[in-house]
Amino acid sequence: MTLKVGDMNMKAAVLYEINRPLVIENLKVPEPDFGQVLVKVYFSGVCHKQLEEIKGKRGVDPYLPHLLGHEGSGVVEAIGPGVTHVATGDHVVLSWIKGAGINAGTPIYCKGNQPINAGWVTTFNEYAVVSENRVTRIRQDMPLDKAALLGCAVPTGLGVVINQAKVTLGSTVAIFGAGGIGVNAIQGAALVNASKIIAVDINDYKLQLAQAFGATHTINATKQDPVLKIKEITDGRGVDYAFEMIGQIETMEQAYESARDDGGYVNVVGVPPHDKKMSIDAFPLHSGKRLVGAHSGDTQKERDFPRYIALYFAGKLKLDELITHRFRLEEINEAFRIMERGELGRAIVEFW
Ligand code: PAD
Ligand code: ZN
Repeated sequence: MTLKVGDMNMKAAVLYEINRPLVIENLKVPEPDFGQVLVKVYFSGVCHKQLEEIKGKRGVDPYLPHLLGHEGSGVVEAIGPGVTHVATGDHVVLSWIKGAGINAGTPIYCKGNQPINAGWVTTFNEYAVVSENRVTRIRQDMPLDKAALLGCAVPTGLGVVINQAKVTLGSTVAIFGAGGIGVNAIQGAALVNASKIIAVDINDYKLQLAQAFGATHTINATKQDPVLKIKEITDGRGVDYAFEMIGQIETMEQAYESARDDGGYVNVVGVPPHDKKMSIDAFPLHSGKRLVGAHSGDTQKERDFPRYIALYFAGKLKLDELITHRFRLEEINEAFRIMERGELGRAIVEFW
């Protein structure tokens, strides 16, 4: 029997309190309103940003209780009024990154009479009511599990290197944090033929993964001083480009220090904690050193997703190797425990 949209229920992971595990609930799925799209979610990636939300890294969370998750894939189940960019049956990527279409209002789900908040996109739920500009149609032959990673890890990692920093042929690059975003920055730097790609992490498993994605040098920061080692690898100069993809003040400062003072480029991609400040020697800024932050790596989804999918089919973009763990929604808290231990590349949640 097919259920009428509006009478549908689904399982979803709900964050009720900061620093508490997510709770799997049965919620009523709202009907898609103006500019909204109802998607049956097939796969969701698990990004460090959700761990940061659970841990309250951004301070007080005014939206509790709420749903989470910002990279996923699925099939359009229904569209609301005004939607023109996708149609029922389309395969789509769900992403926090804005693209074409309406920036709609945010949906409210219900557990009995209790409202549960959600942003413009959430993916730790069997169905998602998503703003039109957070869904992007993709070709039907693209495997949906890999497609889920196009929602955040892949476009952010590749985007900061290719779109934003515009890393040049033969240049030297250091990536701090070989996690979901970091390994994609590493493969981005390899795609544009950087000469030295130095991965820094505290976990040897991550450093092995980094090598598989194109790192030419690896540094375990628990065993070696990463700044000194990077200077040594680059004949005392420092790298042309340094990226922080962890979200810690100390490693942001290390990334800054490891880029060359005469025109080196530093991008703090990791989300800084709201209650701490960076301390840097500002003088090199005077001689052309650049320090910037990132928001999606200037991704334009309609332009970039087809390119990434084409590279995947051409065997030039590693997506299969990115997925190191698969969980069911009921096991989502375990995914965060393993992420905290630094033992996964990208985990995905499988529905259905
Ligand atoms: P992840 O947990 O997959 O990777 C983080 C990596 O950092 C892991 O491999 C850790 O082992 C490693 N690490 C931890 N501490 C250290 C240390 N002291 N030195 C070296 N390595 C260390 O996270 P992710 O890749 O999903 O996300 C990384 C950050 O990027 C996080 O702050 C997230 O919120 C941010 C992000 N930013 C954007 C953006 O547009 N700016 C988009 C998506 C994610
Ligand atoms: Zn993310």
